[in-house]
Amino acid sequence: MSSSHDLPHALRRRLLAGTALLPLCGLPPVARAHEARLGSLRLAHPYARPTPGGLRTGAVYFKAIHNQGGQDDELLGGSTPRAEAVEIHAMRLNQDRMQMRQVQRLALPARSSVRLRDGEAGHHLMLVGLKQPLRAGERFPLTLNFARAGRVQVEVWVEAPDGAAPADPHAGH
Ligand SMILES: [Cu+2]
Repeated sequence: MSSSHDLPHALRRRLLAGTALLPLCGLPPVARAHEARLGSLRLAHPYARPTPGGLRTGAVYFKAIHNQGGQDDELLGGSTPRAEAVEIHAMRLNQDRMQMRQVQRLALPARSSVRLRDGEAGHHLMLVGLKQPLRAGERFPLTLNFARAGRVQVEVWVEAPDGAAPADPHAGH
């Protein structure tokens, strides 16, 4: 996995073009992606989609969960103050329709990556019993529980599907 893996395409293009305009405030460049690490696990870009008012469920995705270690692990679930429960859901295409069902664990084999992306068959985390709608630009904590690595808290970014990020580049400072 190259270290440029998580650079947003636009930023990568500018860097390659040698015309990168980075903030000069001494802080890291404007974050367009984020990740958390726990042991040999790398949790790349936890994100969620905004939810319409009244909807009681939301979904959390990851660009990927990478297990860079030599031993298998499993995601067993999670919790967040934003919802009553967090479930692991598996999506699959069945006769042109996406169907989802709850599973008890998500296998994270050694030296492999699992994608949990919006719009792809695969897995996501379902927030059941949302306490308030998720709004674009918000960030909220989510604690994940792994069979081997233990627990870690990540920050979930709520992003509109077009990838539109909050306009203010210094919003996070
Ligand atoms: Cu689901």
